[in-house]
Amino acid sequence: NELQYLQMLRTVLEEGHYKNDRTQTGTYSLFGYQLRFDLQDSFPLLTTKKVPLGLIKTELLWFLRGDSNIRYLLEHKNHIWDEWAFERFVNSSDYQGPDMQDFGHRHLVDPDFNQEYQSQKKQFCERILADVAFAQKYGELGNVYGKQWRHWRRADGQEIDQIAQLVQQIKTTPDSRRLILTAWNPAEVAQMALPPCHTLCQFYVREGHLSCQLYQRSADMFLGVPFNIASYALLTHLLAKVTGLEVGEFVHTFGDAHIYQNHRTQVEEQLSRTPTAGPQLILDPALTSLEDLRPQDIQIQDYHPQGAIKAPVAV
Ligand code: THF
Repeated sequence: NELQYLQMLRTVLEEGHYKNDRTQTGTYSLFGYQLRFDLQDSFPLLTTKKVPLGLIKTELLWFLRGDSNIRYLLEHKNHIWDEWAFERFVNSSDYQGPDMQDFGHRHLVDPDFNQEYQSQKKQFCERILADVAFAQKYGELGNVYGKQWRHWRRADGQEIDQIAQLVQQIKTTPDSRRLILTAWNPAEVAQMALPPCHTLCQFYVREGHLSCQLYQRSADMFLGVPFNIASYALLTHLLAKVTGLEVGEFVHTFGDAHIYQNHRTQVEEQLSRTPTAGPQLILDPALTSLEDLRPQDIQIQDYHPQGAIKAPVAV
């Protein structure tokens, strides 16, 4: 439940070791931790800050479509993956605008640069939406989650649809200890915009209840983790629905759990708040397959969060 998440935030802040990272932001970091959420109880969307479920839905539907191009996200006004596509564009020879080297760091410290950066990124997103050829070239993040989940390439050129196999296995061999969904493909990690943070998850069926455990190798505790908890809880609900099961538990296991140094005051603000009862998830009763899923098939009831807390995302 939410108190466990807040306790973990406090522990990482108080006991985390200061550690530099790829993005040069600086983090407080701990290695190895576990949270458990009873999905029967309520849907694990945090109440101590507003977490935008709309963005979580469209991101998960994007993965489930097998899509790895940000165009679908932009069509749904979801901008959480923009920076990673933009980075590829500005590092290409097709980019002719002002120098964007190291934008992840510079936009935080230089207001003039930030204005230019926001304007270039906006133009980039508009062009992805307007120009199909451009989108094909620069909207693509490489073989990230969607591709690995639905189109894992075998050495012989065939593809594996892990989601279809998983649904089949949960239905036919629910006691299996091999109900695995993996995004970590060692042969392709180098070509990805960002190697998968949610490396692997395992499903487990007992007495008609479906549980899920995620191994997350790298966890941005303040910005990413509230999304990640809700996203895998939603995936568990969807898989349970199409396999005729009830939901069980979501177990969240962490590798490098970190709080970015520039999220510190936001974390302290959140820790000063008291959680309230969580919401309920309502799936369209007619839902029988993951193939024709629409955002409006997924609704949330009785969600009464406290205000959003803004923080910069490290790129
Ligand atoms: N990189 C980093 N540094 N942190 C991450 O959490 C992260 N992700 C994905 C890929 N790389 C990452 C992207 N997921 C937000 C949330 C999730 C993201 C990226 C960004 C974010 O900014 N959330 C805001 C709201 C944004 C909005 O309203 O548009 C928030 O306040 O929650 C780990 O999955």
